[in-house]
Amino acid sequence: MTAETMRLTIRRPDDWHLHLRDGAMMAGVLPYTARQFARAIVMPNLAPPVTTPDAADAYRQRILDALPEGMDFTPLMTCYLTDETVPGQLADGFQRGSFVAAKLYPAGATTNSAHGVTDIANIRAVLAEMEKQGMVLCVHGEVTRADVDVFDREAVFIEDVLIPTLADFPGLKVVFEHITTKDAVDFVLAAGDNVAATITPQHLMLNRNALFEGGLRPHAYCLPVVKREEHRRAVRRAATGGSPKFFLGTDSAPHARHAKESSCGCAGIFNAPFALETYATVFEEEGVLDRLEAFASVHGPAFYDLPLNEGTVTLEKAPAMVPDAVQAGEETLVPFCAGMTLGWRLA
Ligand code: OTD
Ligand code: ZN
Ligand code: ZN
Repeated sequence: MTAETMRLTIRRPDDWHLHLRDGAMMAGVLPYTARQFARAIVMPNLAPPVTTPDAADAYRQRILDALPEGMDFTPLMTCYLTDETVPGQLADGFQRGSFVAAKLYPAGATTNSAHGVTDIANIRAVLAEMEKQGMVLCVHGEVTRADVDVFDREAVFIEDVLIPTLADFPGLKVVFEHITTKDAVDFVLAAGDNVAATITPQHLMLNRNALFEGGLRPHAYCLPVVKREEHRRAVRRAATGGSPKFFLGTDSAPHARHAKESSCGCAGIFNAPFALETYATVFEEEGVLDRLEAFASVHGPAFYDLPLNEGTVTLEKAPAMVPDAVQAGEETLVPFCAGMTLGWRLA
């Protein structure tokens, strides 16, 4: 027996769904992502949201300005769709490289989604243009009607919005973001090659019991909310099953600790610090570490028609202790898996 550490070297991965925020918070959280990921799809739900090519260019520049010396990271910008989005301006932004994709937030579905789309019928011309351009639509797939149970919002969105929209725009490239249910897995698998999905660490690791374990757990709260165990299992099978339709998207969404630990705590899980370590843990538990690279580094660029990254990252089978809290500027953030020891660490 040798005590040699087991190592796993994979092509450098990308994060296909990330909230970087802005200002001091962005500068504080960005290095956690850049140390692992070569690129990330940067979500546009700032206040005010990123709705124009010029706003996206300016935001990209702020991110690059905040990147520490010597770190190599490319932000891929997205346009926040509203009822007022002008198809021609969106297409121009796509063609000049200001946007890689556009994001559909149903109004009221998640953090800073108040300016989102109030009815999919309002963006038909936008979707027609995106289909023509081959521009990816990233979708927060939940209905927001008060009469729909919060745990059913994703399943209802498939029936009420996704199926009719894809019937009308059958060539539209859609990424169903942060899927949480068996319904979503089945839908994506049955859809055409133009439909894919991202999967977060928390939806692979938590079921809804985590929200109430020994008391109310604000750091397990995100949207879409974590679901029943049968759904977690379906999402795990999807992520680890090898289908190119599923790829890595952390949905890392930092909020200051005081904003989470509040009488009305913010939705969002800050999983960037140990993202790759958490995914590696899941793939190892499922006995398919050999599939981690495709999920993390190949399926995403293939769907987005972007080149694969050239570099590599190496994970070691060694304990990685997740701290109880980290600092970002003035703010204290509680990372996903705080206080736990993960079995993999980035070399
Ligand atoms: N979910 N929080 C946030 C976004 C995501 O729906 C999402 O993508 C956020 O804070 O921006 C969250 O719980
Ligand atoms: Zn979302
Ligand atoms: Zn998100």
